[in-house]
Amino acid sequence: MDIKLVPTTAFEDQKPGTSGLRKKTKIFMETPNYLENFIQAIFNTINVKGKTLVLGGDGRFYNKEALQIILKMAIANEAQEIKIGQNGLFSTPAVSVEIRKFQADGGIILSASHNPGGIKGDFGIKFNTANGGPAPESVTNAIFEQTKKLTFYKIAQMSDIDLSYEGVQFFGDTKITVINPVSDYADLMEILFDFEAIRSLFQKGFKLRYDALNAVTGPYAKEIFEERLGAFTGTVVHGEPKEDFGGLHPDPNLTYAKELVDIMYAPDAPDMGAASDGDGDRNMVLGSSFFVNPSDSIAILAANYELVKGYKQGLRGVARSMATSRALDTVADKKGFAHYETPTGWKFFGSLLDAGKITLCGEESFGAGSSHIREKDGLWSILYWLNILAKTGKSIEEVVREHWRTYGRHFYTRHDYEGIETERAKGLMDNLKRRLASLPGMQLSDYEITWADDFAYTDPITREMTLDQGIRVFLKDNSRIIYRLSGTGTQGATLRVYIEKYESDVSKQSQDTQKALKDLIKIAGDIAGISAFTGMTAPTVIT
Ligand code: G16
Repeated sequence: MDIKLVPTTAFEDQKPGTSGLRKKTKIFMETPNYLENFIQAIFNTINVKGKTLVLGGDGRFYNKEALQIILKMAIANEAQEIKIGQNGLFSTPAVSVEIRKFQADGGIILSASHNPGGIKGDFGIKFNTANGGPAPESVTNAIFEQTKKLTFYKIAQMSDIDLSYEGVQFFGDTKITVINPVSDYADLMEILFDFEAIRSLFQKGFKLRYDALNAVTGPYAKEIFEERLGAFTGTVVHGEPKEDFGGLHPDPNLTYAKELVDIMYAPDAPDMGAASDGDGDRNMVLGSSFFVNPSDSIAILAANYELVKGYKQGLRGVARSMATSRALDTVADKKGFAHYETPTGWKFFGSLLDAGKITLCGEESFGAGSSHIREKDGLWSILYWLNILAKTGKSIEEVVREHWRTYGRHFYTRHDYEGIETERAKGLMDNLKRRLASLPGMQLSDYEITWADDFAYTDPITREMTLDQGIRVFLKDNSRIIYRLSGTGTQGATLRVYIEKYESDVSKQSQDTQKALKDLIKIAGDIAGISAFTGMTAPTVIT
């Protein structure tokens, strides 16, 4: 095997964000050694010689080329085995399944998740550790340190490896195993959920429309919904993974999954609409003319655990990210589970899951998951919902409204201001931080600020500390306003403002969310001076 040591110069900007290293696709393609340096930094950090890794991506533009480079570098660095999905495809949750099943040492996922793909879009690299989950900050910081001192990388000089058929190939001491990316994942879903009950729901004529947004989940969804559960052919739309997602935005929210939303709000809507993002870890669930807020969704999944085969023995505890509404806490308190609050980022759930402290966890950013793997899981969430519907015979709207009646409703919205000049966004956050001590006592129309802080987190298991995770403002009626900058964008900055208000009065629970939160939305803008700092008069995305 001809191994080449290629001299390189370190980059300053390879610090992983909320979820791996995400940049414009062109940066990875056109900056010499940019991809190679980051991969070598991962390999150096984990000492990859003799190790087994799972590898795959969501099929977006530049995946194929990047996978070949990574394979050749793994061979040059003497990895023992790389398990790769056929044609290089793997959803993020499926990578987690395989790492755990094969007790691999980790995995690399090529995806920028919900960010657009294509040559003008985004590309990303995520590293997962042996538990199957995103690398914790101690590991990503170590990778970052490596990126700053690299002087060479190693790559095998060879032709591309054929990834189109399942099987084993050897190159030097490294075994490359091409595996079916769908079957292990689908088998696990069958263990967790009551497929019999869901199958009979479909037999009774229940209509699901699942939009894979031309991203990675199409083959998984076809196998699970249409093949194993007997949903009618055509349940899965936009089911072929495409390099540019066929021009669709792979973010399953009310703004970007527009076609699905329009269909679900039309008079002859199916019973359930659902979608996942580019790499399959997010989910959006809709009933006919009814949107399920992701914060409510995770609370409802937790409240109904007794109906689901894989969870009916009980939940050890639950967790949510700080910005997620406290609907989940209300369920946990009533049912007697422990509940935890973490910073934004799935990586923060890993230690709690590993220590057996929690069974379910979720985030406002369309993510929910459980101890079955160490990633959030889009199709898992949708199957959990189908399982609840099959067992209760209720519609999505009925399940949600009943939940609000029992636990109260946490009105919740997120306003995103995208593409802000980075300095302006930083200025807004710095200004808030400077004024933190003076905020309590401030009266804003009917609301009084009682407490404000900059959220810091100490992991209860590892004791790792994470600072600077968002500004929280609490009001006298226990409403909350949170401000933070996104850690997943690739252009300028995105300010996220999260607003939450609890309503126990059933007669007031049917209001429109934006109307119910109107005063708080105005107050949120006033406290932070959003329009003065950003020059924007309205958010670009409202969830
Ligand atoms: C990632 C993380 C999530 C996080 C989300 C949004 O999701 O895994 O934990 O909530 O980003 O992060 P931010 O608000 O910093 O943009 P994904 O689906 O992009 O991998």
